[in-house]
Amino acid sequence: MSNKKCPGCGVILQKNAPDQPGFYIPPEKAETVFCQRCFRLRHYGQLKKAADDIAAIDREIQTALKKSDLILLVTDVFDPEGSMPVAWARLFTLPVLIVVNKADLLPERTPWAEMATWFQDLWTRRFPERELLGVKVVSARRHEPEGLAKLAALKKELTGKKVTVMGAANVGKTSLLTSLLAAEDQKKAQLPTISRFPGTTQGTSTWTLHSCGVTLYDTPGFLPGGRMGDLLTPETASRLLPEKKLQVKLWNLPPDGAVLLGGLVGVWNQSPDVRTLVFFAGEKTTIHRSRGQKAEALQQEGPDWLRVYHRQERPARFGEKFFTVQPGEDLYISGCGWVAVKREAARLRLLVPAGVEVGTRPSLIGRRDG
Ligand SMILES: Nc1nc2c(ncn2[C@@H]2O[C@H](COP(=O)(O)OP(=O)(O)OP(=O)(O)O)[C@@H](O)[C@H]2O)c(=O)[nH]1
Ligand SMILES: [Mg+2]
Repeated sequence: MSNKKCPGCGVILQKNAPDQPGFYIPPEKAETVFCQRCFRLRHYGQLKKAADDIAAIDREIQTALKKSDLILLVTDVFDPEGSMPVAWARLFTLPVLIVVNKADLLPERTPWAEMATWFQDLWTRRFPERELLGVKVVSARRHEPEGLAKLAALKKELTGKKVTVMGAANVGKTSLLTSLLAAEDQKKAQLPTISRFPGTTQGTSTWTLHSCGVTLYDTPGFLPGGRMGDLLTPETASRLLPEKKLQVKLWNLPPDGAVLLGGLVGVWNQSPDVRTLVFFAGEKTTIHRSRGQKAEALQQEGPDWLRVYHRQERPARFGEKFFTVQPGEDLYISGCGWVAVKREAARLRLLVPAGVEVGTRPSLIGRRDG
């Protein structure tokens, strides 16, 4: 059996079993061969099956780590906690350089440097024992105006190193790699597969930045399990993420006022007075203001106009949680968005699918006017 890998997703190619990973149809003339799954993703934007074999993903990462000098931990600015699950401490056996990706999603006035400090603090809270080399804030998708200089600085930092590129599914590991390869004269048709679905990369693939002697191992992404998208189909998971800009809505919410996010999350103001709350979510998530019992019914029913998911995907169990959130803090719902509290502390009731990580944190954006 050949061990030739698909250049799109790193899976070992095979031509005998159409239903198994790596199946490809040999082309008539010599050209770059992708597996059928990558072919469909690249040409039609369809995903048959996401990579979800956790043991296999773990093995791929461990093998890459053994050959590497450092870890490039790619994180998503939209979901810091989902990008850095505490359970990954065991994988950080090498020094880690964090890349905060998708900085283009931030509101225009947010300085990227603020994100570096914020993510460094989260790292210190979660992995105090592990070595952090630094934090770089980039956009793998939008290169101007700040992006190109940031990517060049990142390349310089990696000079001469062997690097495991790792992180949760869909944070943009392969996109970052592709941006780094772009200046290397790499033929476009041979670049790895990127898609809006989590679970695109299936095996490790090795790439070289000849200009600075860097070897990069692009690994399949983990599904951390605590992100909203991890409970839903890859199609819905991709719709929860912002594509071009974060959706931001500010409301002065009266007592018992509620805000519903995509039929998945409900937030009720249980403070004695009006509270100023700012909601952040992906562009496709409906953010709907309602009240008391009516909000309760909408949350339970998940009507079509509110729902971001297919009816049959509705999570089986929802949990009720209560938080007192201070001004300058966020209540985050991993993989779905967050609520920032302004001016006065708010007592909030939250309804959320069981298993999704939620909690409070220092505000990610606009802390100074908290
Ligand atoms: N807005 C924005 N989207 C990005 C950026 N980088 C990646 N994306 C999008 O994020 C999605 C996932 O990108 P991939 O590069 O396939 O992510 P990955 O981490 O390799 O995913 P897996 O292979 O599934 O682990 C795609 O829709 C990308 O276009 C970015 O800097 N900004
Ligand atoms: Mg990938």
